[in-house]
Amino acid sequence: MHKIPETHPRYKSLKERHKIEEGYKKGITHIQGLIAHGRGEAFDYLIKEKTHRFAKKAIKASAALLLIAKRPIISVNGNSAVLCPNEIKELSKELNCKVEVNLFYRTRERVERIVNYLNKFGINALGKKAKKKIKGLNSKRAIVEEDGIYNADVVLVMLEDGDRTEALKKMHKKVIAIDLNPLSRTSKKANITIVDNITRALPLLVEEIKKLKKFKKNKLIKILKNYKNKEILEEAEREIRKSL
Ligand code: PTJ
Repeated sequence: MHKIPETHPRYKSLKERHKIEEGYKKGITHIQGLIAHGRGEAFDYLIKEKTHRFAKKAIKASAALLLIAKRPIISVNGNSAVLCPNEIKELSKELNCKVEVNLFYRTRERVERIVNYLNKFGINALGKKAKKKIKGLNSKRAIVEEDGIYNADVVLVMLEDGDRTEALKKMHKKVIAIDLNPLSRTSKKANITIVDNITRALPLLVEEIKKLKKFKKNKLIKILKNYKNKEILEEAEREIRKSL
């Protein structure tokens, strides 16, 4: 990997770019994933590359929902696999939940490569045996495992397209999205949207889950009842306008 001096003012951002580049060379990240990453970078710049109050509130609600869930699952694509494998491992360990590789640009080879890559980080991901289909979704993201996304009650998605979020909700699942763009269809359709970079949001989500684990169920339900996603997205949008 290209060596970036740690003193570089944009060290973290450049490091993430290089991870995506390496991921592409390994056949894990799709070439379109490079464009998606650039889009994310632009939004991250507009929120000053920090985790705001609106994201922290969404992280807290997400932790509560994931702890209440009976069959939560983490959906992983080519970008999230290379950016956050350790965090995905931590999260699945804390929740004792499944991880499934689910791709927009799905090929059998790519799913296999990503499953094997995650395996090196101690993640036993589903995805290779996907045969079920999410109703009303025409992209390859519809192909899921029966014991995975198909039967899950809460799905955590990262770098998503709005169609699947809508289709999952029609199947009466709750969707948590991490998306730097508060204006995206995914952000608007999800039950909870964390407007933050996945590289900052996932470690915070793990910490919040550790904290909320000690809470009784009725306290978790109260957190969820008080949460309003529309207001969170408006807060995020205001923050972006402020920086323009
Ligand atoms: O499933 P794959 O691996 O075959 O690839 C699918 C991609 C990522 C190519 C596909 O989902 C895609 O084209 O995504 P979009 O439509 O570009 O949407 C990506 C969204 O994620 C955008 O709203 C970005 O702002 C956001 N995003 C990008 N990077 C990050 C991010 N959000 C949070 N953290 C990031 N690091």
